Amino acid sequence: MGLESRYSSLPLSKFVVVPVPFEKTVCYGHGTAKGPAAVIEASTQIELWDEETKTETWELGINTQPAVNCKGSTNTVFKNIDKTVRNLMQYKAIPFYIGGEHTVTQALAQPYIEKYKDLSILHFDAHADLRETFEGTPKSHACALYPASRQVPVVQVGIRSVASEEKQYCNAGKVTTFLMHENRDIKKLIPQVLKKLTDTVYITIDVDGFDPSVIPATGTPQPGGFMWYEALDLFREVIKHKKIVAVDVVEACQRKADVITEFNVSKLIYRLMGYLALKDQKKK
Ligand SMILES: [Mn+2]
Repeated sequence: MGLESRYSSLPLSKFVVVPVPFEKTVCYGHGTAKGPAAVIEASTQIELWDEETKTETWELGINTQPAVNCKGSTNTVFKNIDKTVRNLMQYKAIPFYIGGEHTVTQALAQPYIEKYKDLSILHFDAHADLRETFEGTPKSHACALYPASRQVPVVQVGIRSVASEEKQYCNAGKVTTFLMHENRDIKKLIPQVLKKLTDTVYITIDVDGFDPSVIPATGTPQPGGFMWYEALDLFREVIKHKKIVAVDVVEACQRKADVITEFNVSKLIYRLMGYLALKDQKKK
C-alpha cells in the first residue's frame, strides 16, 4: 500500500503479506505467477480507511515481504516456502500469502498443522482439490488440500467441480464439503461452517470460489460461485468467531483485458485484515 516504515516494519506489524508466485502444474489458463505482484501493485489504489469496518487498518502495520523464490524444482520451492513460513511464525504478524497456484497451500499449511493441535482449514474454492495425484504428481493444484485432509478437519465451501476419483473424500474422513448448489442460502450455510471448524483456523481462498463476475482472471473458472457480499458475510463471521493463524489467497492471474481481478483480490485482503482489526478493537 506504499506505507511508511513505522507502519510496515515486520516486528511492529499486525499483518504480513508474502508473495508466492509459483506456477508449474496449471492445466488451463496461465498467469498465476504474475498474480501476487499485480495484487500488491493494485493495493496502492485502495482507500486506507475501510468503509465497512470503519477502521484505519493500515495503522496496525502491514509488512510486505520479498517474494518467495519459486524458481527450481517443486521440492526446492516447497523447502523455500517452509523456511519462510517457519521464520514468520516467530512474529506476531498474521500472514497473508498470495499465490501463485493452489499447490503452494500444501507447503504453506503444513507448519501450522504441526504447530496448532486444534487446527482446521476453511477451504474456499470451486474445486474439491482432493485428488491424491494429478498428471503424475501429488504436488499439483488439483491435489492442493489432499495432504491436509489426511491430518486435520477441512471444511470446503463454494465447491462445484468434483472429479469422480475425489468424490469419495467429500463428506468423508476429516472433510466436510458444502456443494455450492446445495448451499445457496448464506445465512443457513454460515452456522454450519462455524460448527464444523475448530477454534483455530487456517483460511485458504482459491479466488475461483468467487463467481467469475467478481474475479474473472483465474486459471480454471467455474460458473455460479460466491458473490462479493455473500463471501464477505462468511469470512466476517469466521474471523469473528475463530482464531485465524494465516490466510492464503491463490490462483489470481493477471490479464491484459482489465484490472478487476487484482483490484478485487487486493480489496478482499484489506477487508479481511479489517475484520481482524475489529477483533483488536473489541479487546480494548
Ligand atoms: Mn480452484
